[in-house]
Amino acid sequence: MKTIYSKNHVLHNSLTELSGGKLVKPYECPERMDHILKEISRRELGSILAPTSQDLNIIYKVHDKQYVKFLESAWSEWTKENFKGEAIPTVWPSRSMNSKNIPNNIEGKLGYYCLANETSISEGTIEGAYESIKVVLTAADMLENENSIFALCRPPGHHASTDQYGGYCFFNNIAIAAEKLLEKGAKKIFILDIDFHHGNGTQEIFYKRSDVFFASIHGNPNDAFPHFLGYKNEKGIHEGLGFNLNYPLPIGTSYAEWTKCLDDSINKVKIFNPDALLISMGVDTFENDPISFFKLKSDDFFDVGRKISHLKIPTLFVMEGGYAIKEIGKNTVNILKGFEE
Ligand code: Q9C
Ligand code: ZN
Repeated sequence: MKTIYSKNHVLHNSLTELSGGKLVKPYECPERMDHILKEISRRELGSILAPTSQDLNIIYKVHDKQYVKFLESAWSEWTKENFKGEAIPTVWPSRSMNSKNIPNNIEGKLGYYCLANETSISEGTIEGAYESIKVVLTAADMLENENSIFALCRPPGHHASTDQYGGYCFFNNIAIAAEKLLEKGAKKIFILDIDFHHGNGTQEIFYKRSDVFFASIHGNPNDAFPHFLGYKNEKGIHEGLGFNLNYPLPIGTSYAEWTKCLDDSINKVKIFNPDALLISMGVDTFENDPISFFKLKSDDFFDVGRKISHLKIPTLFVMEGGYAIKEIGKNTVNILKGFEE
């Protein structure tokens, strides 16, 4: 399987994440990519290719124009205020306020466009986020000639909604890839999200639509980030009713329990019969992930890939989360190798 990867992801390299009331080094860090790349080479998964030049206007099929403009100017607006740290919002349009008004001031705008403030914006963040889109678009292009492809995206994307960033995500890479495939003639896309966290952004983007089916297996939002979306009763609306499916699972879930949901979602893929299958692939379901609570073991990831491969549908794997840095390479490549066997 070929991997698409941009070394320029390092342009996004924030130094801080607000975690447990402290500013710590972000869990979502550039070194994650080094470990994955090393394991791809060591186990000879296939060639690693740089993204080609891409028309980025397709992002406006997914994201709001004003939101993109905000991301592009956020860092310079922040530094103009003479703030010494990275850009982190401190105020939100909460229920008791007016949530429709977009303030002019950068602190107000951060609150408007941010959904979770562990994700600091710093110099180069937007440039890094654009690299991730180029990677996923290049991979989507290549799916024409390959039956599977790995978009090694960083930063990740599935928490980014039409007009909000957070959860380490700025642009919704997998949603943009789905739009690209539809533009190229696909009629139906299935997005299966196996990251530990609910893909709230992807769900929101396609919630009213029946051409993109979204299914997600994740930590119950009562206990896990993003807390405010990802419940069982969210099934889509209007045209999209019946095309959104959530599998929230409890603390301590083992592979035996988790994989029942995978089997069920695979059945849904068969029934939907899409032209392409897009996997939001996080390996933060791993037992030793520092911010998650499932109990999948490294060997289980082979089985995940194997089960997905039995569908025999063109499959685009898109990297999302995974924060057990030492094992992230092994766990990621185990899914891809399991698929290839
Ligand atoms: N106490 C992705 O995996 N913070 N994003 C969680 C836990 C945010 C994860 C806090 C986690 C975002 C792409
Ligand atoms: Zn995650």
